[in-house]
Amino acid sequence: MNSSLFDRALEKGARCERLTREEAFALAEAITPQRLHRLGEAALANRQTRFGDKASYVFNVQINPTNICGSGCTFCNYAASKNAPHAYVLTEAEIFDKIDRLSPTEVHIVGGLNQIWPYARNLELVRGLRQRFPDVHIKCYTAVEIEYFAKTSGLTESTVLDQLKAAGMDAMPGGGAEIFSERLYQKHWKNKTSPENWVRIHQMAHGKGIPTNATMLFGFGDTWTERIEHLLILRRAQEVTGGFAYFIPLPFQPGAGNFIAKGPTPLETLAVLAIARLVLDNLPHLKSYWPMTGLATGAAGLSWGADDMDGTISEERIAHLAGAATPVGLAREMMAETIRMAGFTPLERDGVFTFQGGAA
Ligand code: V47
Ligand code: SF4
Repeated sequence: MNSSLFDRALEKGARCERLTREEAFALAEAITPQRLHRLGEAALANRQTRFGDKASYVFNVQINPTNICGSGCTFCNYAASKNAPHAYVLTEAEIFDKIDRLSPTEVHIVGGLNQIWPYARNLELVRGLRQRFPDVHIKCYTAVEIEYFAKTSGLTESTVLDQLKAAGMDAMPGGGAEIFSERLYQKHWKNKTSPENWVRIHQMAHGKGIPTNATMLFGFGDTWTERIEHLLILRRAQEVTGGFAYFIPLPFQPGAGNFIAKGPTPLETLAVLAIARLVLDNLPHLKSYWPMTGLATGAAGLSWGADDMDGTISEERIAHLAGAATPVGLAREMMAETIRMAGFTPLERDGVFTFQGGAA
């Protein structure tokens, strides 16, 4: 164990300074009880310099138009084949009705890869949402969907992004990145977007003025080296195009009959958040995504580097079909109260992180 490298990484990280590649890898040696506390402390100092005692959330709704998908990612409990008992397809009327009823600040749209909701229908959905709800922040479609829309419509990815932006897309979510490892890509999601293409499509979006998020799925057989490499790849990509707004680590949800019995422990999840905060010095925001971490760990994540808890997420399905034990949606007041109880000042934000005040 290289103590001096680890110590230097903590000191620099706590001051929000850039870590070298070696220092970043040294942080993974933090996974001992004594070192974990020091790691958390450095990440807390970093996030306090950036955000003080503030922690944000957004009043949002997830729309998953259908879960029909033939991609076969091994970790996914959300996807269904067409005739499976848990397959469902929403209509435009149901989606519009839901947004009308809930009046969220942000709509987060993602679905499976299928021809029931093909590209043209999704494009019309975004147009329809924008017409009906001019002020709603529309964060829609992962790089995986953009690649699939292009392949199945005969258009280029660039045209698909242009058309979606013109229709009303404000930002892209960070899903589908999984973990940037060729080894795991071949094993777990080889039928969809590769790590290189995921980064390329996000950078293309940045070039068009579309901000995007980035995720990392962890705890499904990945190593600490692969996790740190993922963070370094993102840091490099951000240097070039600068359009990543939020980083969201996603702890694996084992679900019924999945190939690994247990997801990461709460402490492992907190360590991932802390290391992400210290390594990603050029990525503004870090989300503690409570539907997957659990609410208590999600709230604790605010002391381990995170500054945002995503949102109220009425009717989230991806984590819940994989067995997540968290409630399906959290009321606005409960979100604010959770943040307060974790020792932070809650701030309701819009989709692009402009604080709205008021909720504190
Ligand atoms: O792309 C699938 C992951 C992602 C499982 O951008 C799983 O603001 C854990 O990307 N266990 C979708 N994860 C969720 C997502 C997201 C969530 C919240 C906010 C944002 C944002 C993005 O969920 C998928 C995949 O990587 N996933 N199955 C599972 N069993
Ligand atoms: Fe389909 Fe996405 Fe699930 Fe993969 S993770 S099977 S692409 S819905």
